[in-house]
Amino acid sequence: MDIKKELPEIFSSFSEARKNGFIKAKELKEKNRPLVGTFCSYMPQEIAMAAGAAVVSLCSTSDETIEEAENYLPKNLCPLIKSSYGFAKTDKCPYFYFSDLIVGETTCDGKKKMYEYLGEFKPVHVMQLPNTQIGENSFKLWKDEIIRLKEKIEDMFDIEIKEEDIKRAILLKNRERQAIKDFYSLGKLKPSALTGMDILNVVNGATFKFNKEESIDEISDLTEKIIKSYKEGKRLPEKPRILITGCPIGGAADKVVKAVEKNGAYVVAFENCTVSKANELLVDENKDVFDALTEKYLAIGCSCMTPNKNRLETLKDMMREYKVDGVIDVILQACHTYAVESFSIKRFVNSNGIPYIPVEIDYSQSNLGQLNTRIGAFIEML
Ligand code: BJ8
Repeated sequence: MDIKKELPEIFSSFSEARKNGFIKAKELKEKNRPLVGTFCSYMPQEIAMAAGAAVVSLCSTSDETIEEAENYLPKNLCPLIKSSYGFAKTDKCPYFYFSDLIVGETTCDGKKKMYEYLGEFKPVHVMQLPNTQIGENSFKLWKDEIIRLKEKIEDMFDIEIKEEDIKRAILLKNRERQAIKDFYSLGKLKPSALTGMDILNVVNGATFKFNKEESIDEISDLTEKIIKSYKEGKRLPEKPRILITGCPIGGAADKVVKAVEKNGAYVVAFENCTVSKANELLVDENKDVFDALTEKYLAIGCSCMTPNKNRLETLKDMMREYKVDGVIDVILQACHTYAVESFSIKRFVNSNGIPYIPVEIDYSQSNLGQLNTRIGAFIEML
């Protein structure tokens, strides 16, 4: 890694990672390295990594293909699902194009039904995720599903995945998670060291870097440089501190973060799959590999789980550790589980003495004025 890289250069390497990753994905294919596409944080990436595969997120965050998708899917459906299907259908996503296998999971109804259609263009393997984290049956089901995924990948790529391969993948993925955690935990600094857009761009960009060792070095170097310049006195002005919770964001959905930062506050923490949900918990390195993976992934606090107390526990810790002044719950349009859960999140956040607003968004950029007005009014009353 080039340690002479300066901060702006490192930031732009992450914000450009998705675009630049297209070429890297093509190179992987030329070297016969399998590419596995995923749509969810529940997918145990270590299993694919143990087979030598690269893993890429196929969740689309642009409204470019939504119109086309609406020819086949209902208009009143989550934009993430419509956009992802649209990119697959129109063959406009190079990552989808280069993926050898798509791994889905039975989270929300819209996604699991969309996988049936994706199966018309690509091999799709759907993992049966339990609806609850409680009880031995759920644990057993998810463990069996992780083993079934291993067998599917072995079969498909004609390879044997040994326990030590999974162990190695666990160690590497844990190191990557820790580097990402160390980076986004910089949001705890008060006054802030960096903006919410900086945090989001780096964490999101890291998912499109296929050389994990290089990416770990780069993120750790970035974290160190920011700490150094913070110690030298480079800080952002004090402003209200916002935590974003809810559905995954990124791409077009960045508009919420931009609206916060345009209207006099900083996003300091993200309790969502784009940032903390996927990275906060590491895999136990001392247990049986399948038990450890089951434990880590099943604990993700997604609203598709009932009850979903892990989300509340993470929120409570994050509100305290990041010294948050307000919480914004981002709900993608027609995402029923996050929308219904919003009432209990409001109650919980308010009971901790912190103001809360839910914001329902799609991927269009046409209603920015309204979004700015709402978020501006919320920030003003903090
Ligand atoms: S673990 S948050 S990545 S399911 S697609 S549920 S927004 S209606 S993305 Fe998710 Fe996995 Fe949970 Fe995370 Fe709602 Fe849209 Fe469904 Fe969505």
